[in-house]
Amino acid sequence: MKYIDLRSDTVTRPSRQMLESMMSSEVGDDVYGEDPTVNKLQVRIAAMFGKEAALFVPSGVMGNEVCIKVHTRPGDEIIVDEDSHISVYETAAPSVMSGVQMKNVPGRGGLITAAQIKQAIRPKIYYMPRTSLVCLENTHGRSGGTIFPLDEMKSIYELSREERIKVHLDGARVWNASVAAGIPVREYARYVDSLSACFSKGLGAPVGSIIIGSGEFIEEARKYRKLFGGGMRQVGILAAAALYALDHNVDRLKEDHEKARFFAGELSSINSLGIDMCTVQTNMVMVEFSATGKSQAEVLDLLKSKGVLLTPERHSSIRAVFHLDVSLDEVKASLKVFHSLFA
Ligand code: TLP
Repeated sequence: MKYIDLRSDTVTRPSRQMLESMMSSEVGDDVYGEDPTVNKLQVRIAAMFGKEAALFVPSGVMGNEVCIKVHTRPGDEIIVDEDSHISVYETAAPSVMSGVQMKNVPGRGGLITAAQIKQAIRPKIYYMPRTSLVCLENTHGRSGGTIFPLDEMKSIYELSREERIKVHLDGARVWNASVAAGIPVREYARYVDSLSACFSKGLGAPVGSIIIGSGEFIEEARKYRKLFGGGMRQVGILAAAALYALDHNVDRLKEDHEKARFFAGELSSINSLGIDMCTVQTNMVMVEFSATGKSQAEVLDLLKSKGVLLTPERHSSIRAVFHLDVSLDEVKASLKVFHSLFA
């Protein structure tokens, strides 16, 4: 059966044109810093985000974890939103790789405020952990792809300067935020010390993420990328996919956002399903199903039996993600399945 795969925007496959640009890319050994396509990508991204330097890494998790490693010392504490990818989906890597503990702050719709962060910063007493970093996420995955407001990022950044702590942004889907909010990515980058961004989500590249920061920061990051096993050799073939994605797949993200809004609007006519339209800001839709009386596994299995794949989210919700490998016709077909099962 050919499934309509709404599990994630990570499931996209490289297009023929993307593969062609990968095949014709010039490559070299990137551990020696000699891959011209990787170097081109890094220079282009640094300029796009208004920072000094950038570093290509294999995955979003590695991007976040290398940044946390550079910003902290073992025994430190980092402030995260309790529903952040870093806290929930990175296998406790900050504790394992950096020896830090996470202070989980309850966010609302992915937003943690400067006021909450101020409360969470530890007093500077020798027997307390040192707060060294706050991590934000934009868009926020577990809240359904919500956009982190720029003015709150600015307030958090100002607080961080007073408190002498660093700010990292998990910007796995920062281009979705940028396209939906009409805010250039460099504006988001202004209020953080480092960020990670992914080419392998909505941009449709098969592999690859990037971390961005000052020149000094990226030099340190290069050391830890190697230590974490992320030094790659003729990796220009993947950087070429990322360059292709930047040229062709950024503006079109708005099509994914339109598909998500259309899907959510149509689904909200089904009484047994709950959709919070306020959270449908980019390419994701969270569907609350408790009124169906079915378990999460039952709901997902039923949908799968009719050819539609979604992912489990919190206890009574499932997630649909819209991306460049799902057409409007497939969105309509998936809506028919939802109607046949739950209306
Ligand atoms: N997110 C995946 C799952 O891990 C949940 C998805 O399908 O959404 N930051 C954010 C905000 C992410 O959503 C993800 C992946 C990552 C980091 C990690 O990226 P990868 O998978 O490349 O390590």
